[in-house]
Amino acid sequence: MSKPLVGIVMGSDSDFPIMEETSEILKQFDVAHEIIVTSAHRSPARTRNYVKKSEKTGVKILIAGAGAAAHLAGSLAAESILPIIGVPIDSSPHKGLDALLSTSQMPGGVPVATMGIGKSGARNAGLLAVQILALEDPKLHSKLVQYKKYQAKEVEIKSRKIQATHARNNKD
Ligand code: RP5
Repeated sequence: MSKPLVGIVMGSDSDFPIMEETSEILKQFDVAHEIIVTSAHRSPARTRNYVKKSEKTGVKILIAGAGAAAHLAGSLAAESILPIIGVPIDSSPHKGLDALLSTSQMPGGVPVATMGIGKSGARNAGLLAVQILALEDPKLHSKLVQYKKYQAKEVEIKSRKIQATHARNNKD
């Protein structure tokens, strides 16, 4: 197993169904990563220890998913100069808006690259990490080019299907 380049951190095991999307993207691009549950509020010492450890073991990017009063990404950013990507999770009665605001509204000087709420945000976090790593990795760069081409192709295929259905339903 190669050394993890990305650390996926989540505030609770209940965040995993969302953060699994990040892991799937990283797997798709063969980016070695690790996953850990630690909470900014419930286990602050564990969170701090993880950041310090990950810097030493060669992790280059941290992705934090948390819901509610989501301070996980911010607490990682407070302790590290690694790029931090935050994923707000819709686990509270406020449907993720609380997590979006707490993750994104960082004080000047402590950036967190905040994604959208939920699964698409988690996927984009994985992709953004791949894009950052691709700056120094030509193989990843060409995989990303292929990914974008495939994505565009999929839109065309979906459009053709919809157009065919529309034509069938509207012929007289
Ligand atoms: C947050 O509280 C976690 O990130 C999670 O989204 C939410 C609920 O956690 P559990 O009560 O399910 O552990 O800190």
